[in-house]
Amino acid sequence: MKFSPVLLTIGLVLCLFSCADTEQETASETPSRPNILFIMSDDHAYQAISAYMDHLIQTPNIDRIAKEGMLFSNACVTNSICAPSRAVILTGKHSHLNGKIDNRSPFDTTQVTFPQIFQDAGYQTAMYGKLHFGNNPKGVDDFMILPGQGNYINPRFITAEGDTTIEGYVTDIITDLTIDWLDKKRDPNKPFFMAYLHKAPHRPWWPRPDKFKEFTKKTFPEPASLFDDYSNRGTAAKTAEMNLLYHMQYPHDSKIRPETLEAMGEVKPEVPGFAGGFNGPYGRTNDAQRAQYDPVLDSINQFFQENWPGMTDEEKMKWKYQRYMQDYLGCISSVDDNVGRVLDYLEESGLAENTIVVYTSDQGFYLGEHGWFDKRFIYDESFKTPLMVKWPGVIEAGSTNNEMVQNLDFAPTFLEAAGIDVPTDMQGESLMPLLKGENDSWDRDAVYYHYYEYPAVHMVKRHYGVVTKEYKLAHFYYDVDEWELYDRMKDPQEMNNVYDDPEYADVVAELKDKLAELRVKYKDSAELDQKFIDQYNK
Ligand code: SGN
Ligand code: CA
Repeated sequence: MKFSPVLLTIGLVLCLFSCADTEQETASETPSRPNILFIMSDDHAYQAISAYMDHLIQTPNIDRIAKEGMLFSNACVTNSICAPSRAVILTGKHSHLNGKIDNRSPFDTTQVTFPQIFQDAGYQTAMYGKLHFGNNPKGVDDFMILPGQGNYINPRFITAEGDTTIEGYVTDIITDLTIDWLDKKRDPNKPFFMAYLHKAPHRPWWPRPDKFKEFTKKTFPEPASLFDDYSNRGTAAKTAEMNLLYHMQYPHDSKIRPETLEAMGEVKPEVPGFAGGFNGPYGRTNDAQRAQYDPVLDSINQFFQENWPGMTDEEKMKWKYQRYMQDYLGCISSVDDNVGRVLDYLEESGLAENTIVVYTSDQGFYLGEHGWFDKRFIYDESFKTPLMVKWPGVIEAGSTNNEMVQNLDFAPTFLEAAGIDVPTDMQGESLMPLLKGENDSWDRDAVYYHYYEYPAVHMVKRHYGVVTKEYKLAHFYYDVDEWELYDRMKDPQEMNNVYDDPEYADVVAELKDKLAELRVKYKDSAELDQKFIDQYNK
């Protein structure tokens, strides 16, 4: 039998195609290592993410991550304050081991942080936005970070080549830098780890002018515990200085101009609530920005001047709460828009398919619950933090996980996801089983918490504690020696300390054992508590 040259050619072409197909299949069976986009905002409360709760704001873009991936309903931090949280994330170790116990103490830069391990494993790494400590992050090929807390308006950035100031609004700028890196500086031959770190919605909550205008027209529902009197709680809740009425500053936080106060005869920095601070962010505006902020500021100030003198304390509290929410949520609206821009970029560039996207905050935040702003406490709104992760093909879209996970677990998770060995001295657990829906292999029943920064701004006393899904036991120490127990099922708002209730005697005994066990497991101790007090008071 003879084959015509035409048939032979067709046969050869078909064979070539099928050979190519086989190669492609092999490649897709062993997918290349995933990229990781780690998005973290500063002080973003889960109460202000509509994937969790939608009574305050809609965040459709952040919610996309949950819709296409997994929402963690019980994610928490180990120490609810900014720089320590970041140090825990970077090292995979509790504060007492990584040494960055509070915002003041130095971070020991000789420690291994996980981006260094990614870099050594052949990942391209980058960091844009707020880090809060150090000016030369280790393990990142490219970075532009805000010095310290950074500024909302026309922010300055630290870069490897020196400082630079960029005109505009910080949330937009950090996003522009991130997208520009992905688009122009990314090496297509390497997987990447990118940390995209927002300053917003950190105090003093300066929204972009258009959001400022939009959000000052809105009214928000008040939390049930706005007028909490802290009865049935310990000394720490009563002495904390983060109450909206007493400790939130009219100029710095509610945006009352010094000139308004002068006209009212209220310029008394020594009077609680009237310290300066307005001109910090406002003073950075250029003429065009000022012209956009001014009409909104004028109307706030006019209302204040006309109405504040006749207001009762209750009315002042309510007014301050609305002003707070308008600004805080206005900042979040920009974060949401910008997260949307980055997600769109990942889709359009084809990167989304092999990129793990994580959204979290460095801790939670009080949005008027217990009458508070700020964080620090082991109580839920501060202790819990948003966490959602999407990973196409691995995480089931629209899934929810209720296990108790911590920011301590991030580094081991990212390393395992990238197929890199997790250093044995990291204290977190990889969340990979949970991400794959294998909850049965997860056996954590309690987490450990320890807060140190006291005496300091907001005056939240030092405390450590243990939290299970059902209970929370905390020990406040240093200038008090008090225990608190909350029944999380019966009292989710944590209004009643039941530590002395005889009905809970067994629970207390059990949790004290658990706490002691965790202190040993994580290598924390009374000696270390004392060492950090001595170091702080030096
Ligand atoms: C600043 C804020 C505080 C805040 C700390 C720590 N005051 O000092 O309200 O608790 O940062 O925040 S402000 O006058 O600067 O607004 S953290 O997120 O960086 O830990
Ligand atoms: Ca923070």
